[in-house]
Amino acid sequence: AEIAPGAVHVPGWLDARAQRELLQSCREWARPPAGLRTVRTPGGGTMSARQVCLGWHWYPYGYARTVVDGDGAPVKPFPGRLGELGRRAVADTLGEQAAKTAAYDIALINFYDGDARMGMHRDSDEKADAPVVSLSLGDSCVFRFGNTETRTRCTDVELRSGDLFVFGGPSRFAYHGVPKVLPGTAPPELGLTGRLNITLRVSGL
Ligand code: MD3
Ligand code: FE
Repeated sequence: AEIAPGAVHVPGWLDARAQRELLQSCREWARPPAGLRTVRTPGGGTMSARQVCLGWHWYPYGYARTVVDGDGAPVKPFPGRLGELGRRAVADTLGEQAAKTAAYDIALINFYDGDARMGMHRDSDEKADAPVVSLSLGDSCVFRFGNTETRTRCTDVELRSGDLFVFGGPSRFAYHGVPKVLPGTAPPELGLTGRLNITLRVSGL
């Protein structure tokens, strides 16, 4: 379903097997060095969702090749198969033409426990305007989507395990956030408490 121009939601895009395999990989990527970490914001706050980066390390507000605000280790490489997954996601939602130009080189993996949230923000640290691909695993959440100009007049969408969301064109720099995780809603056979979100991005760096 197209939620806004360039913003396409595909419920259940990953089957149960693909979800299990992606979760297993996320668990490996979460191990140190350059593993799961708590992000500290310049204002002295901490983000409640914890994060792992592949390809490039995101810190508020830029990208580096090492964990400049953590253990200092080199960031884990961006796996080629995530690049292929990203292009397939774009081809399925925005078409083959849009997929051709999208050379994904960043994955940001956010882990949410039951109390975690993400405030309304825009993602503008990338120097390219390729679509952002988002994949959800585990517990469902309320995803809030605004527009490029304002955090108001938002649409709420429930994101569930296996869902794909692609944000391209006019939606690439729109406001969005996660006001709520819905504990206990993960598919029981996945074996995940909490929620994982994987975003694939093009750095332009
Ligand atoms: C729209 N993550 O990593 S996914 C983020 O569920 C982020 O972890 C949320 O916001 C999460 O920056 C929301 C959906 C999403 C991700 C990135 C976007 C929507 C986006 C970038 C641009 C526009
Ligand atoms: Fe974001």
